[in-house]
Amino acid sequence: RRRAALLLRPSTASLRCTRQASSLAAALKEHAPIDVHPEVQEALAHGQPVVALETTIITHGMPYPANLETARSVESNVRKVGAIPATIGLIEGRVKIGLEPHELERLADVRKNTSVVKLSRRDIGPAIALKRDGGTTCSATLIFSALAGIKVFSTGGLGGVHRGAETTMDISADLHELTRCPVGLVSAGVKSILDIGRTLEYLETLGVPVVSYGPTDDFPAFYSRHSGFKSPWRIEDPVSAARILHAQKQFGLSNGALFAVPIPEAYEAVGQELQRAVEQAVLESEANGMSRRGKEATPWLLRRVGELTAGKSLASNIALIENTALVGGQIAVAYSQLAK
Ligand code: PSU
Ligand code: MN
Repeated sequence: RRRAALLLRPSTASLRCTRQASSLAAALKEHAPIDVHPEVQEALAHGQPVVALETTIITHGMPYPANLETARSVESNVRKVGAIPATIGLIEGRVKIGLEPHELERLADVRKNTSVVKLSRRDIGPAIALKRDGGTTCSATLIFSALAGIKVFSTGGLGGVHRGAETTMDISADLHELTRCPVGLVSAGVKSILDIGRTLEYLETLGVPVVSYGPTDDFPAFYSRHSGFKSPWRIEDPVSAARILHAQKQFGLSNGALFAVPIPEAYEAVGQELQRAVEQAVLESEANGMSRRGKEATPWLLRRVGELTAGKSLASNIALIENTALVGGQIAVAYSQLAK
């Protein structure tokens, strides 16, 4: 509480981000269990670039120790381009905006820490009340980013409409969250296990801009640079991304934006092969009932694709996340310059 109280002091820096500080201030007034890392707090108070990072990919998306190494390299990529990383997670029922190294290790070491939960919006209240550890999905990470006033969030793949959702109704809470949080989410598209066409339709209905970031307007499919679908918008540089976020802020729009960054070229060939494993894993999940097991579906599919490809999916997964971290950092830097 002491740390965040600093934000409330009326300095020129805190006046500049009064609106951001106010929702955090309101939470703190309620004694909400939230700790903003001093480095992140300092950056936010001075309008410096910050990039949020999620933790479900660490706790439920990748095996140990690759998950921990990736979490560290992603943070270091954000720093390389001049921004401050804020990895978000839940430790014993306290929301952490920026994890200490030992906290990151604690969440990542899924051999020891077996009860860490996957946190979507619906899980936040219960997990805090029961003092659990948790990895935040895109939805929960968007919520805490918006609360703290962080404008950019980098990850691997956004959740979306699952295949067969017309019967299972499995649609990730990530999509709705993008209507409530004015944050730019940078990802390599949506997970390839999804129904990409329906996910894009749903985002259109929700009013969330989908923007390809790169040389074509192809909407990327995580492991591959192409999904067969097009994005309605395309940009090629961080300043354009920052301008989109800025325009939405000027008009008080509550929604964020999805910036879809294709996986680096070098991984395109293996991407085709991975996609075949994805198709097989999805069929298996329909046959064995995993596709009807709610939040367990995604982690099961990712693990199965890893098995089927002898770990090749992991290398691609790491490469694409490291890449979105760089782009997210650049967008955050551009935004901080616009907002000055
Ligand atoms: N994509 C991945 N690995 C992951 C996820 C996405 O390659 O671990 C996680 C993200 O945190 C995303 C979540 O927000 O899965 C979506 O889960 P669900 O489909 O259950 O909403
Ligand atoms: Mn789901």
